[in-house]
Amino acid sequence: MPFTRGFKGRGAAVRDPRLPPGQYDIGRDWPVLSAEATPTLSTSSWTFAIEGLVRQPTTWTWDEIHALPAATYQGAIHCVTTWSKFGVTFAGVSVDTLLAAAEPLPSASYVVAFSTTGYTTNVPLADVTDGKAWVVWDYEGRPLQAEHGGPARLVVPHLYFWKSAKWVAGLRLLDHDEPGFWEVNGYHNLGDPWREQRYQGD
Ligand SMILES: Nc1nc2c(c(=O)[nH]1)N[C@H]1C(S)=C(S)[C@@H](COP(=O)(O)O)O[C@H]1N2
Ligand SMILES: [Mo]
Repeated sequence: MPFTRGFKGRGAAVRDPRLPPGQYDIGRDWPVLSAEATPTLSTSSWTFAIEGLVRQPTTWTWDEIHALPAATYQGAIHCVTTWSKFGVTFAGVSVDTLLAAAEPLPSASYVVAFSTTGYTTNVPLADVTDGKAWVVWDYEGRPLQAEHGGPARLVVPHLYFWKSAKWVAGLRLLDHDEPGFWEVNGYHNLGDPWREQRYQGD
């Protein structure tokens, strides 16, 4: 049931409780925000790799990743530029499924997600495990559009959307934190929208 705007007490507007601080509901729009030109990637040569501190470095082809158990994320996404979008549905595979195959070593505590374009973004390993992150290729029942990261992107919806690397090619597991593209350019290292961690020092 959609949240209804209303008033509480003497005219204090009730804020949608799903909106993190400083965010607004963009509705049906979905802006494209890319640092790079949209690459043209063929699913016939597409691969996704988990490498670094894992017992079984693993690479999946397009067909192989589709053969894994399907998983869906339905909920909100929050961009650091202050828009949030509710009720989005992405389908793909849970990062948990991929990590289970690759078997992280006990020393693995950080992740760098990397894209075919060279884009990178860092997250603690704990922020992509236990149902918190997905590699997705389907948006609202259709193939993910190239400008939104298709054939496949990472989705880490509990963090600002810059952590959701478009055209994702893999995850590298590390024993130390390694800030990515936006993080070295002043964005917050973690990016929790509920703590409004937009920029370094927030
Ligand atoms: N490869 C890549 N992934 C990226 C980005 C980018 O520039 N390049 N931008 C990030 C940012 S800042 C946001 S808000 C979202 C935007 O995704 P969208 O264009 O599908 O809205 O992608 C994130 N992932
Ligand atoms: Mo963003």
